[in-house]
Amino acid sequence: PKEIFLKDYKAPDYAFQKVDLIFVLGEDKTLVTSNIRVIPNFSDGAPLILDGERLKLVTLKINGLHVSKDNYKVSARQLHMTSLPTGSFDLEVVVEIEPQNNTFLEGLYKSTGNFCTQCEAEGFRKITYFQDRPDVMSKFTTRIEADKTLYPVLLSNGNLVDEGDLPDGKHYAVWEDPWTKPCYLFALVAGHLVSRDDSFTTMSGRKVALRIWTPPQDFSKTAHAMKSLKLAMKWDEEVFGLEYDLDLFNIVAVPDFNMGAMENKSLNIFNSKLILASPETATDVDYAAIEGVIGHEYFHNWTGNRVTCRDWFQLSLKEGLTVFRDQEFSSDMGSRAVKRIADVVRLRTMQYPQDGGPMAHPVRPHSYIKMDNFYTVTVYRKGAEVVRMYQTLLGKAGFRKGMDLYFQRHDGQAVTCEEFLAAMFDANKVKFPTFPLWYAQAGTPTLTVITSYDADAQTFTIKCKQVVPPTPGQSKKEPMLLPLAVGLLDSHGHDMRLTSVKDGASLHHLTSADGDYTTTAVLHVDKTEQEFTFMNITEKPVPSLLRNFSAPVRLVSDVTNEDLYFLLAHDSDQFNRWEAGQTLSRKLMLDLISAHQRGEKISVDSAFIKGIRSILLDSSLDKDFAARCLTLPAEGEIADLMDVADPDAVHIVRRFVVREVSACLREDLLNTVKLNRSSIAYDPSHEHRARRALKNVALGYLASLNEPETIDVAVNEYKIASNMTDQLAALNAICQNPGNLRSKSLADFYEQWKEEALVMNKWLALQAMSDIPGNVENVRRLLDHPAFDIRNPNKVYSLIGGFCTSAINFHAKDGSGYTFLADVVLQLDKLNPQVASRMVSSFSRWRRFDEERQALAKAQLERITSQNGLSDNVFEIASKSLA
Ligand code: B3K
Ligand code: ZN
Repeated sequence: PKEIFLKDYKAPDYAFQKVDLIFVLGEDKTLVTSNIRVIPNFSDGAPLILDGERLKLVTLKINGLHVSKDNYKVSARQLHMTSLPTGSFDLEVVVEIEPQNNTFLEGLYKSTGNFCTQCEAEGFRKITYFQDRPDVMSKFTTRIEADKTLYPVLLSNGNLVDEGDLPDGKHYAVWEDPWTKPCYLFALVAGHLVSRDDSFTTMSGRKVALRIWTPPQDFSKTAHAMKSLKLAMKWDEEVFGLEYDLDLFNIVAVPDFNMGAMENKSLNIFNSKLILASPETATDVDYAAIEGVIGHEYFHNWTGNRVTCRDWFQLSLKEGLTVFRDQEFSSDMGSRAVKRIADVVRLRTMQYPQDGGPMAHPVRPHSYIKMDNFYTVTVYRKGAEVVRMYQTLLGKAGFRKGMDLYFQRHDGQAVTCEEFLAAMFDANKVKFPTFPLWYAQAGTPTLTVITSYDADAQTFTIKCKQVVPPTPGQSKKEPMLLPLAVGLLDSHGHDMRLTSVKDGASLHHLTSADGDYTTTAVLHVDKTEQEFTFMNITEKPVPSLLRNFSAPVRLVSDVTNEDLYFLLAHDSDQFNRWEAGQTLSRKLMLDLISAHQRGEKISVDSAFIKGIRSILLDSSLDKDFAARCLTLPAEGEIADLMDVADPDAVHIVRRFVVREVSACLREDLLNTVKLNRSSIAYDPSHEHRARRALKNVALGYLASLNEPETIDVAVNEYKIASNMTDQLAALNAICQNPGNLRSKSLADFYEQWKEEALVMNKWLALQAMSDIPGNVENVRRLLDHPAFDIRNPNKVYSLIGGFCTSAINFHAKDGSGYTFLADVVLQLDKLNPQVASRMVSSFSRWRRFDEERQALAKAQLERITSQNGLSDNVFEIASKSLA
């Protein structure tokens, strides 16, 4: 396989001014005709090289005449044309494809009988020959012909300009998209679908028709998605001044989809699980995810579609920015602190391991074999943190100025990350020379902070040291700008006024945006070692460091446990309140793990239990926030902090802490369940979601005790549950403990929900993720269960992906988990390389474990890479993991 490098970028030789597509959709074959107005970008008569895979070329014409066989060559991946006319010309290409046999789910394929497309990143080349790259932007028209009974609804991008009947029970529709776009934003849908219709009036008074399409039986489950869409449209106008630019916005939900959703111009296509919701079948987490992803895809209309990427290395230009935008949207719709906590947890548990492993890559990668492998947590989520840092450095108003300038300069263009950075800095007349390194250097920086108070001088000094660790291909790293947000608490737990800070020789006066004093200072840490001194600090403060997680770093500090309990109780920065609790939990668990490994008896100290209890009983707290504070760091996060990951020890210790907390706080937890039980009717408001979250965390603790009384509570909650949030949480609580009750409850749930595919995915995932001993065999058996289907990505993510999150079973000492995953990856690779490649990624951290496990995992990785006919997708991940 060929590796592609950012440094080799070359502008395309030809522009495609206009593209007219005709699709004749059929059961055995589909005919695709494209008419392209081709304009040379340079005058050197370069060959025209079109990408194309799995296509059967039928005819090829230039200016209406068949192209002679001597003047073109077709290979497995390209159509290579020479002896072209000078100047512009019309190219006509006709190809035949078989969407009904497309199990890769990219290009044009069928899902439950309907036609749909997925083109990003390089799927359009599976539809027709094209310069399949984002810097080729064209105006598209699309004519679709299909059987009218089977496919009554025909959709593509833009506006419907014509439709009508054809002979033999067929009909047609013609769509015209007035906006130029790269082919990865092309979309087509044909099928038996119904729509929920609504409308939105934009800030300039234009009425936009909104339609969400689903199979008829799902119509009742699209109300929440529609509500979310309208909220997102309004939010983008209010916060960024961005208005929708067409009179129609379509969303289609399909059950078979490789990722979450796709932002095709005016025709978003979504994985059903991110559209369909009813209280009975979807959890509060699902509701929030739907709102967030509807927002995300809608926001792409400006950040991604109107301004797109020059090449795929720039992916974070649109994804990091759009994730940041959807995070802010969700924060404004719900609780800002809780959203920030959830996002940081995801970053820590998913991105940090990637950044510390063999697949570590910068937010803007330098090379790739398969672009699909780079739709990563690094590009998306670390990318969003980079965007957030601009806002932390420039302030909200400064960030908005930068966004305005970005659109003013680049609307309609395909650009790079430099151009975004330049707009941000130019609009604010600043230069931060080490900030661009965030795009180029991989690895999570470690920021070590040592503090000291000088009572005589009334100064408080913060000494910083940053280390960016080496990563594959990057042994040496430069220090980069880390915005470090700091607050200082006085002995009452109040924020001190921060008036000035010395950075080396220069003194900075600190004021808030409105010119008043500030209580949070953003220090610019941009050297390997650096010292900041706060002046006029009248008593020894407790520092609150990295407020709101102002930079994606690993913070190591000399803050004591006593200080952490103080911060947990008092910090005005809600994120850091939670973080203080997490830091305490991490320290506690790591200490207990060492003790356990030394064979000592372990115990949880009473200060920790007291801290947890004070959160549980603090009625002034947002209950969702309290629920987060009561949730201990996941096993994976703890294992990630060890020199050699020991999944068994981590599991034993975490479980021990959970049981100790439960035993000590039994009555308080029982009360929490009682007091926060849902009223009979489901209420989606924040207040009620928060009550459910707190109740269900308490329920999980209680069930861990595996005592008749606490189990009865969980069984009762299961029985009276009026919604999926409560029902699933109760089932989860019960299923912690192996035995008859567990099997009976799982069977009961199955009987109730077997007709609901999305609920069945939860049932699969719950079993797959289970910590019960020897679960590999259960999961293997589930492969043959009617609720599973290896061709449906959601089911694979639930069962196989779910299994890999259970450290003790996936990393079972006998290697059975590794063999299982390799078996599945090899089977899956033939059907759907993108999904197979996501699954094989679970192997990538194999070097973190003990030698026996390393040997077992390595053997399976080698078994995979030695397979004939392996996809480039899986090859890239597996071989880089072994390197
Ligand atoms: N842009 C798409 C992702 C496409 C993934 C292709 N393998 C969804 C999103 O991030 O909005
Ligand atoms: Zn996106």
